[in-house]
Amino acid sequence: MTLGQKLMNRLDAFARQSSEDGALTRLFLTQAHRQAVDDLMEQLRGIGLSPWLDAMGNVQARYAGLDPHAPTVMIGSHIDTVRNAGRFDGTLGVFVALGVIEELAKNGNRLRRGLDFIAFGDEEGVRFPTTLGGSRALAGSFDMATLGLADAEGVTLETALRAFGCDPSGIPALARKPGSLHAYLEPHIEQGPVLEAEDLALGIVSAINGASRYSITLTGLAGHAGTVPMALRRDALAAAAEIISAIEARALAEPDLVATVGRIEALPGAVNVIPGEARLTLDVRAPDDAQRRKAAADCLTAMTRIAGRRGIGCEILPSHDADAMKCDPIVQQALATAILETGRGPIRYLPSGAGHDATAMAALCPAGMLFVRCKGGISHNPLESITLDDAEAVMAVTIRAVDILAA
Ligand code: HGY
Ligand code: MN
Ligand code: MN
Repeated sequence: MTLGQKLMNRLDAFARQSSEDGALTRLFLTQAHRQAVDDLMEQLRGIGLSPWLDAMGNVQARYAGLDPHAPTVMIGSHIDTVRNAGRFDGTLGVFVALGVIEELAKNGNRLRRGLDFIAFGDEEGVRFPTTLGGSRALAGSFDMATLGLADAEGVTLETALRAFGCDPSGIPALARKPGSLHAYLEPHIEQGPVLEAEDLALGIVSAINGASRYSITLTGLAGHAGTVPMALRRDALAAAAEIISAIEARALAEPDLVATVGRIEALPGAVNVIPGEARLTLDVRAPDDAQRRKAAADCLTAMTRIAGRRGIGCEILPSHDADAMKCDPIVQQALATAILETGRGPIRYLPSGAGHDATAMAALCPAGMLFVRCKGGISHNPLESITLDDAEAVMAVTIRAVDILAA
């Protein structure tokens, strides 16, 4: 069986680790995540590694190198997903990493540098109003105050970690010593249309856009849908509708800027009750940090102005803020050499509109990403897919790039 076929088979099988029948939803520290961790650790043992679950819910393993003192090369990605996800976002990089190490281990080959396998548990930040917890823990930038953040059911991150079998007091010790990692390499689907449009299987990520996220609560007055005249209403959902249109207009005003209200909840949610409360999220991204900050500020200003005019309370809680990150030139060069030496050229550099754990890891060590074309550029959607040929390509190039980085 080819390496690409093995990769595709593993991804198909792993997609069964979900909290929903017929859809892939694997949120951080849920039962589905636990099953995925157990499944993955079994597979890692199967290739001769001794994996462990760390205090932040990441799965780690090490394939020792010839030089025990040499800084290691880390490869992997995340295994948490969004709701009703595709089976390639994150998981592709995790199983490419497993496949690379399997190839070395089965022939007893050792590189000078050790290889650190990583499967981060919380890249998406869907369950808790925070994100990149796993990679921030390794990079030493995890904010212990986020342990008090709660999910929609009121379960705090700390409680969920303990229920998962993790001891949060061990999180600070996860931070890798500066200099202990030579490089971090994350294979990932592009989640966009560029590679497919140019008929390219692979791309080298040049930079990752910055992102700002907020949780917003609009408070009006619930009332009888039949008796309260329109002019006397404090309808939180109608305010949200005007706010969402203002956000969209602001983002449309500039190229490369994107703003998304991904989630909205109207309470109490009855057909004949004027919504007294609306909860929504805002995600603003751009390649340039000043551009993003200005756009986010403008969105928040518009929000408070609209809410004020309508007599609606407006509480805004920032939940994530990551500056744009330039990928490391050494890692980019290793990927470029690997692409050319495996005959997978031409080389294409491109920025990532999506956020990744590499953003957090870049604070610790040289970090880079290898993108794989995905059909229609579709992601965060069960229609997410890659071809077998492209699976072969990402395996071949990552094996070669790891050889170069771990030499
Ligand atoms: O939201 C993102 O960009 C990533 O998929 N977590
Ligand atoms: Mn991802
Ligand atoms: Mn994602």
